[in-house]
Amino acid sequence: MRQAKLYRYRLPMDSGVILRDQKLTHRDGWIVELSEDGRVSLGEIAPLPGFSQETLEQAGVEAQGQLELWVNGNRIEFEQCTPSVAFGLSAALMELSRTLPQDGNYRAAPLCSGDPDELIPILNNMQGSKVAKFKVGLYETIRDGMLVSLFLESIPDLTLRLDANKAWTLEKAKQFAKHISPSLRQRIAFVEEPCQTPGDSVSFALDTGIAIAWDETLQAAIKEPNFSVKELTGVKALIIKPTLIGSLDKCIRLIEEAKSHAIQVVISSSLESSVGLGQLARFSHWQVPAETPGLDTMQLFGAQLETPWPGCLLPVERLEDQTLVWQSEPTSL
Ligand code: OSB
Ligand code: MG
Repeated sequence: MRQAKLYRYRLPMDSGVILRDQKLTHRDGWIVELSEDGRVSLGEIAPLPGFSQETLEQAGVEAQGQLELWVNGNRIEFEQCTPSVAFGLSAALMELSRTLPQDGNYRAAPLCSGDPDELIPILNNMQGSKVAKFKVGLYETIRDGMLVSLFLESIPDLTLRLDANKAWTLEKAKQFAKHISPSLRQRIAFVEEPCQTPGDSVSFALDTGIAIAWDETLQAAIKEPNFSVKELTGVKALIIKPTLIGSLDKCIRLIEEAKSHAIQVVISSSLESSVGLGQLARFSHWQVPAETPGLDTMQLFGAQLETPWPGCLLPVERLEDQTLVWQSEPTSL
């Protein structure tokens, strides 16, 4: 027997500078709950305002339509789903079939979005390879350059990931690089999206020797029919945010293709609740075990949902206290 439920959740959050123009004070999304033969699984569908093309309402209607197909014994048509719906439904199905392993990589790269001083004790307590992520391009290049140099100089085993979210012109990006001495540049794992155009970002990498990664550029490119990773040359890493890319199978195909071109992959958050974030930690551990994922976004929330993130002290809200919007009739399948 198959059954499906669709819950709508709302959790308090302060997205801070992570979303730049679009500060969120709460996070809204859908949780699907699938049941079959006494097993139950969850999946999260949470379009990210300002990033996803589908709205929350559209995603809910679409999810319900696909769930109706599924309870009646049909396949879910991931190719016809918007990315957030494909991600949530595929994660719930992989959970149900126990394809998604339990072990997760919860050692997310600490994300510094406010006071850099807060990062020092976190980094000092970090076990294993030390990697952190900074947002850059919000202030003057000299401030960013000094901050990055200061951290790299004072913590010799630290590697930094930087994210400019396309904030810089090529000129500005090169100015930033001037403030980082060449001997420190190799410890910048990459700068995500330094420039407004991909061409300028590639020029920046060639001119400065600082590696770059695609995030927004990948999200745009993958929407094209016949997309191939081959088109995304000149980068060290791809940032994969499944909520913005699509089903976990599609992400796996992308990871395989990236690997075949010796491109590193980092699984990253689109500000999912602890339900989706935990599945991303498990997906990352399964598919890219050697890579620290970009999942340090629980700290932006005021509460977790149903499945706690290991070590997180935020209160855990129950799924049953969220709004049950729709449920299927039990079927004999
Ligand atoms: O700019 O990469 C971004 C989260 C939501 C939307 C956009 C971004 C992010 C993150 C996630 O930065 C955290 C990470 O990648 O480490
Ligand atoms: Mg990014």
